[in-house]
Amino acid sequence: MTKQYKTLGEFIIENQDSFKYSSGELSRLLNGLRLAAKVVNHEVNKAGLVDILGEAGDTNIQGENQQKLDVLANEKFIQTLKKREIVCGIASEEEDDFISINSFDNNNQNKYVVLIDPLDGSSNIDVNVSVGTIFSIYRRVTPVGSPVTIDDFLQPGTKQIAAGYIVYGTSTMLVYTTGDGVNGFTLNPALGTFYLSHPNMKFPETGNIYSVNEGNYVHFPQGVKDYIKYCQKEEDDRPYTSRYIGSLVSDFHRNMIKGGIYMYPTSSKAPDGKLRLLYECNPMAFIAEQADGLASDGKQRIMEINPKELHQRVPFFCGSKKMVEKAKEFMK
Ligand code: P6P
Repeated sequence: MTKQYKTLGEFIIENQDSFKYSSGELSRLLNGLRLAAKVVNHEVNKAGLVDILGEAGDTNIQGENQQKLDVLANEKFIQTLKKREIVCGIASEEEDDFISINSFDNNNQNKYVVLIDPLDGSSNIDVNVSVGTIFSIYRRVTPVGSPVTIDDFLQPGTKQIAAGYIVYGTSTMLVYTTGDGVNGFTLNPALGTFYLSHPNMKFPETGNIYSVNEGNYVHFPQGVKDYIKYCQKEEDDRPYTSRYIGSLVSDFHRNMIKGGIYMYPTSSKAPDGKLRLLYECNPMAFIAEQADGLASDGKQRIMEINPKELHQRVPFFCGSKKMVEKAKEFMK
């Protein structure tokens, strides 16, 4: 008798009552993300077969060449969320400005905004390495019924009501939190159903994996250089193992399961770091903290940063509690 795992749909329904905001809207929103994840997963998995590889010939606000799959994933998530009459606004890495959604059916009563990186790690697409989607959900702060403003998006991470990621890896997983722990669901592609495979995920308090692009070493601040040398030193539980996939979602996911730290520091090449606060660092920080890990910009808690603009970048140190604390000691 195979063990009967709970599906994501069942899990959402079972937990919606325990969620203080829920009027079923959050459940519908999470179900919308679940559907879009399956559609994007299907496209990602057949990417090598269909002529959607390579660049869409366009660049996004980050000045990065947009891959066709970036564009497709962005469109799928936006369409799905728009169609479901659940959110009043969306911000995306692939959109210069936020999108205001006026839902006439329910007279604009939608109260959630979603910020999304539709396909993170996109430089890995053409070389068949894991990529991911990251999402962050807030309640709007401007009056329900009026068009959203930038204020609805520039909220500190502590105001998130849900956050999650989908990792399109050797298997496809959806991992999310609504502030009551972190749960991971694995897609059974034959059935198109996500099953609860990783209940109550937690970062090990410490670990022996450090993830950073050491090609930037010479450009890092001295404290970061000192911490990297600490990781490599033959002493106590070290040297640690260096693992860097070039895809935040995959590095984060592995480190949460095995224990480790992910770092994208400032450097002389990227004075504010590379990762974006609103739709990469804040959602991953919410998940990290809910899994007893930490997420810092090197000085302060990521989720306490007051955002100034939509595509703001911040330095990012995230993972096992004791490893992030040790890294911060070196950066003092
Ligand atoms: P680099 C992908 O573009 C991304 O945003 C993260 O997923 C990844 O960890 C990082 O950038 C890789 O950046 O500069 O090391 O190639």
